[in-house]
Amino acid sequence: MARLTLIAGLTLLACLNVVSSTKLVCYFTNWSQYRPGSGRFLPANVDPNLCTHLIYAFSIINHSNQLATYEWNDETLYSSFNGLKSRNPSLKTLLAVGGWNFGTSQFSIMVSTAANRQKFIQSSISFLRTNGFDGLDLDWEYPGARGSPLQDKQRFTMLCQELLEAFEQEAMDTKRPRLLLTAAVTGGKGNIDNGYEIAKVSMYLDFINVMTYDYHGAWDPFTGHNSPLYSSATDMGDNVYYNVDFALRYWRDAGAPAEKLLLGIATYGRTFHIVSASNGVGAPANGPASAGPYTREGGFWAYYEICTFLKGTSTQWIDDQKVPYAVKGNEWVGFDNQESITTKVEYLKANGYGGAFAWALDLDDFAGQFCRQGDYPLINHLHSQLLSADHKLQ
Ligand SMILES: *[C@@H]1O[C@H](CO)[C@@H](O)[C@H](O)[C@H]1NC(C)=O
Ligand SMILES: CC(=O)N[C@H]1CO[C@H](CO)[C@@H](O)[C@@H]1O
Repeated sequence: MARLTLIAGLTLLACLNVVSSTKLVCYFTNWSQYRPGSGRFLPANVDPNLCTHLIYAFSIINHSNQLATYEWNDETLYSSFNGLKSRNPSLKTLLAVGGWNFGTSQFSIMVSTAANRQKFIQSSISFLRTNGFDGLDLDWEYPGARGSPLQDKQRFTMLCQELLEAFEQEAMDTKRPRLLLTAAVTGGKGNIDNGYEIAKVSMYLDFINVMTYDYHGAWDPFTGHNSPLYSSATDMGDNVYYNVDFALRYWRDAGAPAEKLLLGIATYGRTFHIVSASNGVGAPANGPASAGPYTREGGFWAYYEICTFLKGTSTQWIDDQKVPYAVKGNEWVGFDNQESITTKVEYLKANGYGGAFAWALDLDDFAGQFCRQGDYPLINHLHSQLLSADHKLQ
């Protein structure tokens, strides 16, 4: 009997040991509410059981160095967003600050003195608690680039360290679970080198969203994929860095623990207008394809807009990069589908990375109206691929 108990106990321990927890983090964007018709997206469209963490993008830093709203109705949206937790008590929500359009100048001013940083940190704690968030996601694009001076690399580390210390103090004082601290960081080698003391910031962050997309787009004179898993045999010069595998290894090899690194999955594609009979990867291009009817931005199509494009053409596969593209007439798009997501999830599990994040909820076929693959075909697929006997979502 004792022996049986012992064996049962050991078996249980062995099982506990091999189950890793995996995260699926999903971004919500404050501007998707303005898309027309079936593209309009609100917190009510979010499935509270799809992701382990939801991040609201974006809030800003105002001229008094405090965390603040951006949209006129953000507070209303915050409340319905955080209300999703009543339908899934283990769901965690974070508020992202910054984003591409917000730029760098307010970040640089905020980190420039200890007093400004404390003002921001204390305002963040009260803002997050008042609005019912469980943490803060720093989306500074990027320290040490786009007008941000080189010393912001060290100042970003100080910001992370001081935020974590303040979050720990607040948790002790209030006996509440500590606020989470995360960051969305670049997957481009040059900006990584300029922006982050990787080993240090990785100690202070709970997880790190590596933006492993936007590697190629209409700004390039040749077609290329938005988010290739691997480099292509034809990549020359810096292009050899422009893939998921390079970016994640670069972060890990510089001292970020693999289990804190999350692989970024784009639920959108990047488009090109091609200019010759050549229509594969690396074909000459001169700008974006036509704007999507819902996202209305040149160079960029939501997955649900791609599904419409795919009617009347076939999906091509880039063998060495493990991702699909499609071409029709003079329009070309590189995107992700269920097949490439399967491959990326196998890759991230094999390498011990901490999970994936999706940019963004509103760009997937969230209501299943376009692709005939059910609701959220990409993120649901990501969810089911991440889950397995030895991986639980948490
Ligand atoms: C900055 O934001 C805080 C909190 O959101 C607000 O109380 C304050 O009035 C704002 N200051 C400015 C200059 O906008
Ligand atoms: C519609 C819209 O403009 N949304 C905004 C959401 O918040 C960010 C803050 O970074 C703004 O830059 C966006 O423009």
